[in-house]
Amino acid sequence: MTYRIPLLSLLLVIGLAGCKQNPPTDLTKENLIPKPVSVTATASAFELTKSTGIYIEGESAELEFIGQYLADRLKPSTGFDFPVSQTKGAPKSGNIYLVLSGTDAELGDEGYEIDITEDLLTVTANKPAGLFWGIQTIRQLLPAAIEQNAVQEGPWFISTGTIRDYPTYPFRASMLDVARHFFSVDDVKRYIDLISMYKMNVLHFSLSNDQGWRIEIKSWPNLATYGGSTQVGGGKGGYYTQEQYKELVKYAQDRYVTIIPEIDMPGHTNAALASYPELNCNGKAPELYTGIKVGFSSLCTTSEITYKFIDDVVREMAALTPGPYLHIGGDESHATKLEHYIPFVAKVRDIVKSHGKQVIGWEETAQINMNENRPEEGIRGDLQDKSSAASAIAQYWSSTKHALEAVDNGSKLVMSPAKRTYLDMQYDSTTKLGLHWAAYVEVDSAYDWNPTTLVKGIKRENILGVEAPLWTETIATMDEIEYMVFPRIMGIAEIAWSPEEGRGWEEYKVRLGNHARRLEALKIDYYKSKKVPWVE
Ligand code: NGO
Repeated sequence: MTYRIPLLSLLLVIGLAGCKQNPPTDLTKENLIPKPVSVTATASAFELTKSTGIYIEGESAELEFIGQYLADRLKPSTGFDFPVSQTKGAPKSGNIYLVLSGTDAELGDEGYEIDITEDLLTVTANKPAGLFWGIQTIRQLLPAAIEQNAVQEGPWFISTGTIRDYPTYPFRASMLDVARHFFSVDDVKRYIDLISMYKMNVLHFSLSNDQGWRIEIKSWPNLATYGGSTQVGGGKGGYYTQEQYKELVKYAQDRYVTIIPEIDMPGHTNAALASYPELNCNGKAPELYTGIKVGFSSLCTTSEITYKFIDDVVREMAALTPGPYLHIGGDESHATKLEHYIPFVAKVRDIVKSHGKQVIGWEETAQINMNENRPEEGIRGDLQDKSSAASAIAQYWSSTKHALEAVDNGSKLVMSPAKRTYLDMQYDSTTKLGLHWAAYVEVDSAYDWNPTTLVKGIKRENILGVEAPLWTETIATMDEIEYMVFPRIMGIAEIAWSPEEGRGWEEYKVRLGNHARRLEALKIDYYKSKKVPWVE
């Protein structure tokens, strides 16, 4: 067998011997997060130059948008133009080529293949989402300086070879709590940009809580204008108008991220209760609340007006939500008796379904066993048939008992174990922000677990996906968000995307350490854990 050294490699070695940066030529050595399914290297390099263009196969506004998104990522640091054009068949040498093929079943709806030769960088996928995730990989194949906002020196090489990649779980989420502290539209957009960089495809948007109601509801206007007028610690709070909310939904859609709005009920509702006295069983509105206690508020589950209110809110939220899910909260309803809570949740599920959406609720909503049956009081003990609960998705966060009830009901689970995935947990006892009621969650602890082995009785087929929630009782600025979220979210994103086999902290921490310069270029204010060998 003869071994042919590719011509470009030879020229690169000779031509660049004096330069400060040799081109990388081993694609398998790249420190990708999440780790792709397979990588093979062909020992050469492709170079982005000022004449590189982005070619999309055929006529498609969506592909053009994706091409432009890639161009916009690459332009500021390279200073090159990256014109986006349509083509029929592969473009000439030196270009990027984005193709939908629709024939590679293994790649599914979100997978992609990247083929890099000296001549061409081709991304192929069945669906546009796959191309988008492939582009996130391309960003990481380029030098960290690609993420800078001003022109950098280059050169811009990518090693040659093939990457084939597709997700383990279809639901890869982070939750942002904008109720405890309000965050601007621009902050939320940055959050969407940051999570989608690691191929997360769901933003669970926690829009209401005791301390604030953050979305305009036209049929109940005080919710936002009064209920949204403060936040933890006082201050002016805020809310999104429906127009602003639509802008966020569109921004997320353009990044293949689905927004799941959460309106928490029947507990965590002080802001709503303060806005409308009729939602309280005693007809009296409480004061607005700016502390951080939980479990003290409840909608009046036995009054008609409560369900009218929920129907109105759900109708307006469903109309704002192109995605399939609405989250009804349901956590920590300690101020609601269980015999009221269970039928309440069943009724709310029906309301959500009647507006065409699928229900997600925190793990408590999986409870269906109630030894009461007093129909005259609206208390039904006939819910044990499980059919209502089974259609809902349950979100595991703390009680394995409730999570196993969900499994028993036949529900799918989103895995957000607080001890591993809660991004508001402090890293260690010296962390200034955050809480630690569940655990201190160091970067290794957030990474070193498997959804399929964490809880006995929860198996792969029970799991829809993985979510990392960021609660914001102690977090008030974007910098603070970034410090708590990074780098833990990268590990959770890998758990959700990459195959379980072959994952391990010792190997991961080296890859993560190599992201220091990239995070810095992105101006992400991350926590520099001592457990990670950062390469700066
Ligand atoms: C709990 C609680 C939230 C808190 C969070 C703080 C759930 C599902 N409900 O998680 O209201 O903000 O802990 O870590």
